[in-house]
Amino acid sequence: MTITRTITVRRDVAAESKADAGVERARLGRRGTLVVNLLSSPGAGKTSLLEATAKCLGDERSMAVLVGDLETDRDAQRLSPLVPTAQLTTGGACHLELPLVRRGLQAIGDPRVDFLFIENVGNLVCPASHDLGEHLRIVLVSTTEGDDKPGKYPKMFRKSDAIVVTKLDLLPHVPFSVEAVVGDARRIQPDLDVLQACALDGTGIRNWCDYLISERAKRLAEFE
Ligand SMILES: Nc1nc2c(ncn2[C@@H]2O[C@H](COP(=O)(O)OP(=O)(O)OP(=O)(O)O)[C@@H](O)[C@H]2O)c(=O)[nH]1
Ligand SMILES: [Mg+2]
Repeated sequence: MTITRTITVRRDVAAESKADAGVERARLGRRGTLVVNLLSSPGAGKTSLLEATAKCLGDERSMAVLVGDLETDRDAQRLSPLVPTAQLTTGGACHLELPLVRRGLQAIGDPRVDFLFIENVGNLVCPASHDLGEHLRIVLVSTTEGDDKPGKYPKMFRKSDAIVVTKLDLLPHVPFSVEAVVGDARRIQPDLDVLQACALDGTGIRNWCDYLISERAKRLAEFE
């Protein structure tokens, strides 16, 4: 005879994940690693910005990258000649979650670096809902994707600390207003910092790196 019992488990999974992310944030913060979660729609220029960042920060600061994609290790192949990199392949999932990030970190030996960048899966929707233990959340908006995106994907912008307008070199060729995109984004999150960059010719990259260095000093102070 088969006896079936139903057990009701009441767990707030979201609260548990948030607490878990807080533990990781504190652990990495105490050792001096600023965790930066980079988000954007597909192809906005996350990997290109990281390539330019690695070249710009060079010997000045240490960094490692965890790069998320549904399939392939193409982004890791681009970045690994420059910095320690692990590709996180989600196998179809549209965003990264903390357990996969932790596995990636272990895969590169959990290095003591100044900056740990997490390139999220290209998507302006689901990644906004997942805390990866980051100290700084950056959303990229490229000049080729239209200046109307913040209002259409508000959660992504509400939960970010800064936007980086990318592909500045294409500004003369596309109908895109930096002023309009910043206005739209700041209606959602008035405290958003704004940076502009072109990863191909290096415009704005030094300023972006200085921003990272100053945010690291500011945001890690609470963990000292
Ligand atoms: N013109 C121009 N093209 C750029 C710039 N940055 C990146 N690109 C190009 O945009 C395309 C996508 O860049 P990636 O850096 O791969 O974008 P991504 O956000 O990492 O893409 P996913 O990881 O697939 O979401 C590539 O062909 C880059 O060469 C830029 O500043 N100017
Ligand atoms: Mg990429």
